[in-house]
Amino acid sequence: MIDGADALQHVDRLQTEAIAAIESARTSAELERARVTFLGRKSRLTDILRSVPTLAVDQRAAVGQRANDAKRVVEARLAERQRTLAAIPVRPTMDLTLPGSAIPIGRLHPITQTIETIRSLFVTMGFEIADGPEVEFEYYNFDALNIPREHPSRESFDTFFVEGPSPEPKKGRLVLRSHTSPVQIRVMEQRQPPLAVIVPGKVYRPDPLDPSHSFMFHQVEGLFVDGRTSFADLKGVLDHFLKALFGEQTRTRFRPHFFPFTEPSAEVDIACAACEGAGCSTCGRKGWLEIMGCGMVHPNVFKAVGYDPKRVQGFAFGMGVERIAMLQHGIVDIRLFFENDLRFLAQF
Ligand code: 2NL
Repeated sequence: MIDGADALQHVDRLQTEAIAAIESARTSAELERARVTFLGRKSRLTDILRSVPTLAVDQRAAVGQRANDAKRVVEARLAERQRTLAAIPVRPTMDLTLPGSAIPIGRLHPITQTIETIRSLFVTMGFEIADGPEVEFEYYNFDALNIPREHPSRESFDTFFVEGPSPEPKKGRLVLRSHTSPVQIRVMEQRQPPLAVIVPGKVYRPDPLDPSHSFMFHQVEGLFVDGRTSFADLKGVLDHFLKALFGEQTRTRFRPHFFPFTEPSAEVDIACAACEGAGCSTCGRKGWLEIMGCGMVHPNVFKAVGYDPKRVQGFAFGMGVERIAMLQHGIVDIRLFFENDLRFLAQF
C-alpha cells in the first residue's frame, strides 16, 4: 500500500525536477525528451495518478489534486519554454563571417608575360604578329638566310635534325628551327613590301643545360621591309623599344658584329642598370649588357624570296626572351623558367 504522505512528497520532487529539466532544455528535441520523461505514459507522475484509486480513501483527494496540479504546472512550463526556444534563432552550423576558401588562380608564365610586353610595344609601332612551324626545312632555317652549307651552326652539334626522309627533299632535311627567322622568310615569300612583322616563338638548340643555356628557349625577331629603309630607321625603332622596355633613362649602344643574314650587322647593348656603366658582376665588369642583334637585311636574303635588292631595303633584329626576362627580374638561372616549380612561378 502506497503511503499518501510519501506520494505528496514524491509529486513535489517530480515537479521540481521537471521544471529544472524544462528550463535547461536548449532545443525543442531536448524539451520533448523532458516532456516524455515527466508527463509521458511511462512517467512517474502518470504512475502516481494511476495509483490514486489504490490509496486509502481519505488520501485519494489530496494526492489526486496535488498530482493534477503538478501536471498542469509542468504543462504550462513546457508551453512557455517552447515559445522561448522558438524565438531563439537557430545557430548556424558554419561561421558565415569567416573568409571563404580561396580558389587558386593561375597566371601567365613569366616568359609569356615578357613576350606579351615585347610584342605589344611593336604592335604599337605598327608591326604585325606572324608565326610558323617549329619543325622546319633546312632551306628556310639556313639556305634562304644566306647561311652557307659549311657554316658551323648547321652541324648536328648546333641544330636538332629530325630523323627520317624529308617530305620535300629539295628544301633539305627537317630540323627543329634554331631561330624564328624562317618565319620571316615564309612571310616574304607570301607577301610584298611594305612589311613590318614580329615573330615570337620557341627555338631549339642542342646545348647542355646550364645557368644560361637550355635546349629550348624563346626568341622574338622582327623584320621591316620597304622601298628605302636605313640603319637610322633601325636604330630609332630599337632605341625606342629598349627605352620603353627598360625605362626612358636607358642608354643604348650599337656595336659592329657579323651575321650571315644582315649587312651591316650590329649587336645592341644597354647601359647596365645595376652599375650605371661603371662595371659590375651583372654586366661582367663591362658596364654594358648585350641585349639583341640586328642589321640591314642581306641582299642574298631578298634574292632568295624573290625581292629585287635594288628596289627594297629592310632591317631585321632578334632577341632572346629568357635573357630579357632574367634582366627584368634579376633571375640568374634560366632553368628556373622550365622546372614548373610554383614557388618560383607564383612570384610573377
Ligand atoms: C640575335 C640576332 C638577329 C636577324 C636576327 C633576320 C631575319 C631575316 C633576315 C635577316 Cl628573315 N635577319 N633576323 C637579324 C639580325 C639579328 O638576331 O642575337 N638573336 C637572339
